Amino acid sequence: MVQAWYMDDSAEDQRRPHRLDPDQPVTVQQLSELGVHSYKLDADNYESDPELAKIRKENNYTWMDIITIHKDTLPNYEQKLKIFYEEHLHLDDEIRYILEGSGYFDVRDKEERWIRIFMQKGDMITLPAGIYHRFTLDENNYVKAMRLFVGEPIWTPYNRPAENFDARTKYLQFLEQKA
Ligand code: KMT
Ligand code: NI
Repeated sequence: MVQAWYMDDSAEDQRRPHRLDPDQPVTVQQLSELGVHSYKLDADNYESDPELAKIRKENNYTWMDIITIHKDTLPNYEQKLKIFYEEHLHLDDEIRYILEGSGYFDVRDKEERWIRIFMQKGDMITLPAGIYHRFTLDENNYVKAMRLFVGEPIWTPYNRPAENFDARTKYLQFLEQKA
């Protein structure tokens, strides 16, 4: 199961875990109430994995590519990492599957507190359209991830505040109905 916890608000390096003391873990159930879903898959066999094929088929994730985030492989590495770590939302779901390495996806809970989700090899996550989130590498400074999308991808991030989008309104309604 994917590990997640509430973050401290210290200004130290974003790549550090930022766990509270004492630790305040977040369960997959709590994540699912925010519309965040995770799967554990066999990353060594992603090319022929029937489980992955099933998820893609059931959710219509027709499009995919693989991104490698490392200073020697990603063009404009520093700039991209900065963009990834700006709090933002998208108008579509963000779906990521970690094939190698690791990193953190941070999402806001209902009270606007940051939850840090530790994503390692084999972890897949779906972030709903309209949720505020961000991504950072951890101290290993390396991740290889599959990006999935329903149809032609639109990556545009809308940095906070981005309240006036349908996707945001719908997401807030979803949270409301869960409350
Ligand atoms: C994103 O959109 O934040 C990313 O693609 C981050 C890297 S995927 C592990
Ligand atoms: Ni994003």
